[in-house]
Amino acid sequence: MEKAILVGLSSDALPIEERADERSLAELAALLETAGGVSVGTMLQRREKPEPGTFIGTGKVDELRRLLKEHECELALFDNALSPAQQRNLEERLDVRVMDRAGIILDIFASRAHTKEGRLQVELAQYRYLLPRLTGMWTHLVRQTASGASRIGTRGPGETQLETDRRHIRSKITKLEHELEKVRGVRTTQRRLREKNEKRTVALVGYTNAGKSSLLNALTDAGIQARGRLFDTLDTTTRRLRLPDGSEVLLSDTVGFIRKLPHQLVAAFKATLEELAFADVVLHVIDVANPDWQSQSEVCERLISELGAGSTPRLDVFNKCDLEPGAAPRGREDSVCVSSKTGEGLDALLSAITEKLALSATTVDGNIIRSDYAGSS
Ligand SMILES: Nc1nc2c(ncn2[C@@H]2O[C@H](COP(=O)(O)OP(=O)(O)OP(=O)(O)O)[C@@H](O)[C@H]2O)c(=O)[nH]1
Ligand SMILES: [Mg+2]
Repeated sequence: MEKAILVGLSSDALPIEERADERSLAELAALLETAGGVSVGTMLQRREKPEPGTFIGTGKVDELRRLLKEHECELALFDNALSPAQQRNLEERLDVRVMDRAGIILDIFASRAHTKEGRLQVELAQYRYLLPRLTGMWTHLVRQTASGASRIGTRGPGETQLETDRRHIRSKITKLEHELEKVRGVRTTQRRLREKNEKRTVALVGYTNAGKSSLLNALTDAGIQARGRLFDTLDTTTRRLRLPDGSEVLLSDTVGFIRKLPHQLVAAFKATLEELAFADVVLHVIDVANPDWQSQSEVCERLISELGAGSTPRLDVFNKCDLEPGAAPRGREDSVCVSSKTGEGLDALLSAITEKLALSATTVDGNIIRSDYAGSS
């Protein structure tokens, strides 16, 4: 197991969701464990603003260096996003590999992607993440002198190599984008077919590990493995679900959310997450057994809006009620308490879904307006 020290910075100069604290560091430790590493120490710095060159203060860099040596670590894992230059400077000074949260999430996604589309999406996100970092790998060699000329010994092959590598990665990105388009073409066709059959869709969303896959299993015998690992599900699974009024809908499970989800991943997974934007009802699954469920659900709310489902009819599903019976707010509108494990509350959930669907059907009064096929039939 690869040993690492976790590092976080809390600073008023950073946007709230970018700041590190004990909770986000605990989550980072879980991410590291998921990626196959182990945390042997943490360091949380509070500072007015990040140090431009090294992100944390120079004194902290020295302290971190000593700590890494002492524990014989090969990795310093930062909870915050580092710029390519900061990452490089830190690697030079610490003499170990430096990663940030986005880097480790990408790594986990890469090990989890199984379908063609999933793999292409992760690869695309990885190359987009790598491109500016690649530039950084050479710039410390080709730094210019005061007069603006290149340093002796850095002209020529270094820069040429960099250009070649960059070009290589850019063409790789273009190729992946094309391949993805092809795979997605199939998916759009499938959705059109589905709509021809007039099946309505319900999408499960929520923080990673909230129990989305377990809920899909409990409702439809989908037989998806729920292993309790972070980002266990990366691909969309859709199953038929029969509602109490006898109608049938499609229920789909997809990739979970997390704080500071790398923007390259959100962009690359947009198509997978598109299911969400086209859903008739969104089920937001919340793990009430997690003491942090409130802020987790805020993170999800933001992403739901960002992904274009902010105004879709929604139900908050407080899951894992068997573990924390008192934790979920009872009697709140548009919410249901369930346990995917014991089956408690599932009937109430099905009724609530039926009601929501009936409501949205009467609102549009027979003229079902859904943006993706309006005008195309
Ligand atoms: N006690 C209890 N455990 C649950 C319940 N629902 C899910 N779990 C457990 O929670 C863990 C995560 O469940 P998943 O269904 O994999 O969660 P997910 O939201 O699909 O997670 P990702 O795919 O990683 O985003 C598993 O270990 C489940 O067994 C529940 O109602 N009660
Ligand atoms: Mg899952």
